[in-house]
Amino acid sequence: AGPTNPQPYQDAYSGFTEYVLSINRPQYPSANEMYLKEQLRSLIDVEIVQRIQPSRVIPFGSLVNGFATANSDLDLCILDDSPNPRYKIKTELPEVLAAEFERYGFEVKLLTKTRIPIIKLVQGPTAQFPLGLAMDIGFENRLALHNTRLLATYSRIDSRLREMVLFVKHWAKVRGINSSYHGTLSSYGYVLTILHFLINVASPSCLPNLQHIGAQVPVPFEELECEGYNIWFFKDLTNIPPSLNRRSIGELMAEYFSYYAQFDFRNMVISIRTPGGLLTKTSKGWTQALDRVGPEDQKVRSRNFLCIEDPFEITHNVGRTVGKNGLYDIRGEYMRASKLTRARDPRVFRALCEQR
Ligand code: 3AT
Ligand code: MG
Repeated sequence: AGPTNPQPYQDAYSGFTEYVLSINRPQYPSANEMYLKEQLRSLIDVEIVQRIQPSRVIPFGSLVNGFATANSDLDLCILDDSPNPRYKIKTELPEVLAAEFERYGFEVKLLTKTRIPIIKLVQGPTAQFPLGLAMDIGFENRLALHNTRLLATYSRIDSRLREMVLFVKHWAKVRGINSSYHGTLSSYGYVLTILHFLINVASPSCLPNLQHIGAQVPVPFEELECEGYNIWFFKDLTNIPPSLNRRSIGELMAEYFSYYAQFDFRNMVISIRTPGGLLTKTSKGWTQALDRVGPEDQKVRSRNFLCIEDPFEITHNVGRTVGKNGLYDIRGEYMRASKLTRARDPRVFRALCEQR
């Protein structure tokens, strides 16, 4: 008789795949954590915001796009549609709400020099959230709702994307290269690097370019524009065939690291909307540090060392916070990761996520 128990799919990277999943598994948020975060969202929405000024309070970011990890922050966006608001949404309301959140015992920081006003709330450790909880509340950040939806759609097409995102987020955090406040890259930026890899570099590709497939025929009532930017993308998942790329998560991760270890950050811009996925910095005019005046007259500085074009807000460099040292560190970490994963030896690649 032939073999009755065929081995599960194995490749030279099965040990590395195991390692990636073993890092990811403890980070999946529990149902309980999701429930508690929803409770908190509801408290902020119903008890606080609605009492001050009727508005829509919409979650976005990792909690909605499927890339949440245990203890990831809660991103909320406040939208005001009323014709005669009591407080101006981008100036007065953030101040009034910040004061109100303080009364509720949150630690509050109001950022007004950012592109959009943001309230950062921090709750110290509690029985429910032993590591504390961070929340970002943005005002009129409509484009973020759309890019969240784009990411959520990609994550529904291929489950390998989520595993890669969770791993890269963890790796970038422990290696100290995941903080836009300290001159490196936000989680969102890393997600875009992975999307570019899966759409344009992996061969055959793991994901289609959702901003380019289909006849671009909008379904009725579909929004096509937001704040002057084209936000159309293909949403009919039933018409997307499964990818022909059957590589394991481990092999894709190893290819991802080696691609970015050699990436030409000096000249190129990652652009997931563009066929091919790359543009030159010259073609975008992103060759030097640029200051522009933001919507509330604040100065927004783009340093343009590391360039990732936002999929919708194409004038925005998602990597604009990355400084010279930040890029040096990021590139160094990609090179280190690429070297460690090429060893294919568990004793070697376990060093990948050692705290720096
Ligand atoms: P975490 O789990 O919080 O690490 P996340 O996916 O929630 O990951 P962020 O908190 O960095 O990612 O960002 C939440 C959303 O905010 C994602 C995107 O809609 C928006 N966003 C974040 N950073 C940028 C940026 N540099 N440019 C444009 N939008 C951004
Ligand atoms: Mg977040």
